[in-house]
Amino acid sequence: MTSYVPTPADKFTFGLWTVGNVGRDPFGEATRPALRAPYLVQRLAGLGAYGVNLHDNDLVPAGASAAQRDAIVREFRQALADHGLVVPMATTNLFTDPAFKDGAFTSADARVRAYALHKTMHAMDLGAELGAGTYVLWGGREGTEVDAGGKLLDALGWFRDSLNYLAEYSEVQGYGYRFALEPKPNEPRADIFLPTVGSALGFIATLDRPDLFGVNPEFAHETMAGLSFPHAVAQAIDAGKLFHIDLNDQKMGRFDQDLRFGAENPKAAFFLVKLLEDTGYAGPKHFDAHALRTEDEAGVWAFARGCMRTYLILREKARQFAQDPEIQAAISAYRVEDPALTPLTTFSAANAQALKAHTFDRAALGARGPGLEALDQLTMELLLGVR
Ligand code: GCO
Ligand code: MN
Ligand code: MN
Repeated sequence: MTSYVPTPADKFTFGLWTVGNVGRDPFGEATRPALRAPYLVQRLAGLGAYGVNLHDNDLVPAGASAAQRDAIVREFRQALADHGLVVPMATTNLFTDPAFKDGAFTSADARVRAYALHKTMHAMDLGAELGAGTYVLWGGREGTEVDAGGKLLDALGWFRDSLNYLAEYSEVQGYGYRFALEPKPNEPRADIFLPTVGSALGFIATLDRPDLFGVNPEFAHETMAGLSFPHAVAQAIDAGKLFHIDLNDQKMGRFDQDLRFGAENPKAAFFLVKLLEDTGYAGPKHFDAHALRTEDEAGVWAFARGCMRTYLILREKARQFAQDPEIQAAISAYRVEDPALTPLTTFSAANAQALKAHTFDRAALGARGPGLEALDQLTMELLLGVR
């Protein structure tokens, strides 16, 4: 019997802002006290996590002096070393400061755009100092409530120029970051630019160094848009662009809920885990979620343990799925190859002629039952624990 206890080899990570979330929401104050970063490191290591990620200001408060910054970073690095945790990913807070209220890289104010670059370069320096190899860019404020300002096309251009600039900076500094764009459809802006994984993938192709950019898809964000997270992640994998991943859960069509991984859509979570495992995704599995506002500190650690435990349970279910003879037979029956026809679907002039000349039994193609009801029921029974 598997124990479902994570180890660093499982590469589970949390943000300082996730287990450090104090339960504040637009309607109410914090419901639990803030926990210090070195303590979060110690507790996450105790639970078997691999690493911890951060925004610049999760660690170093805005306005800290250079001496204060260095002391904070020194203490944090000591905690990482003491507890064997790494910082695989770093990012910038470009959303809290009112300066960014109408966008950071896409602000209509050139001074704000320059400040966003300035802040991000400092945060990249911090991430590099902590050993981060992935740099996430979540454009929370990059969007609009009203389009009367007429900046839609300009904003995309400013965004592109900023990403090109930051990629140059990373290369010149020798940081070697891989940048991961994190799409989200809305919240905090009414409409955020590059709202889905597909939008981000399309935009990356327009950058000067597309090889340095990939995506950081988030379960909740695609779900908010009514889209399938496994489908979005599959497209990122197909494009060679799955640089990082944010796992959590979410009811469709709601505000951003950041629920514990697997809490709401366990079936989609299963197909996601299966996809990551089947394709050998080797990056960190980052839980960008937080304990419910109802919870105290014990609830925070129950939340963190639950995220990892659910992933491991679903990984075990994926193994069972691959070894289940009835399920595998149903999949084999579902997928049909035809030794005469399949070769004709590789293009050559002769194959095209032969394919055009072929007569299909349309009625038989339409009449075939693929067995998906039975296959899906087998999957459900496996997930519900009766297989
Ligand atoms: C959100 C986002 C953020 C980002 C984080 C890292 O909905 O608030 O998911 O949590 O992931 O800012 O860039
Ligand atoms: Mn999110
Ligand atoms: Mn996220």
